[in-house]
Amino acid sequence: MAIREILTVPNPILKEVSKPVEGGVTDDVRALMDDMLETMYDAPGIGLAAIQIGVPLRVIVMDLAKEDEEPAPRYFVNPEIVETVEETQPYEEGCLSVPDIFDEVERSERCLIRYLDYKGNQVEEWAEGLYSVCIQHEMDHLEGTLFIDYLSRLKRSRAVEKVRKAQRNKVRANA
Ligand code: K1U
Ligand code: ZN
Repeated sequence: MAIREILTVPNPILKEVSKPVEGGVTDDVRALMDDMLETMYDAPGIGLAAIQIGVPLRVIVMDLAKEDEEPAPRYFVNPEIVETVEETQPYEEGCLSVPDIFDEVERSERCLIRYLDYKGNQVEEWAEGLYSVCIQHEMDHLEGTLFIDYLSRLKRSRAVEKVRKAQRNKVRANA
């Protein structure tokens, strides 16, 4: 397992549409998910899409367990949102690819999702609460959409500039 670099805005790779995994959940796909989970825990975060480490495949990992709970990793290969409800909920979102920026996004309260799990079994289940928020956020990554794309143009450009500046300072400090 390895901790990979998480790409940040404005890296154009984050705007790519990810491709489906062909040939089922192989050991190579599982190795990718293991690296993603380790990277996500290290960040730390509650979700991660493969494109955030530069791999344009439709793969997501997530762990919504609280600090005092046992880890509960979830793995999603070729996930699809089958159905959403009309009711929406606002949530103050963050993103490891837009570090230290948080803002409110309105998303469907519940969604029915279908995906292959770590073992390659097909799962279909309703996601609600934070699970619903997080899976919709991660599914957006697979389409090259970031949560800041739902904000005003001004807020978005300020966010990108803030991240760019922080990255520049980090590079200078490590030089
Ligand atoms: O996709 C990502 O970049 C991960 C992102 C997931 C997410 C968070 C909030 C709403 C929707 C999706 C994060 O994990 S940001 C970091 C974060 O939320 C967090 C970090 C440590 C402890 C608890 C939460
Ligand atoms: Zn994100």
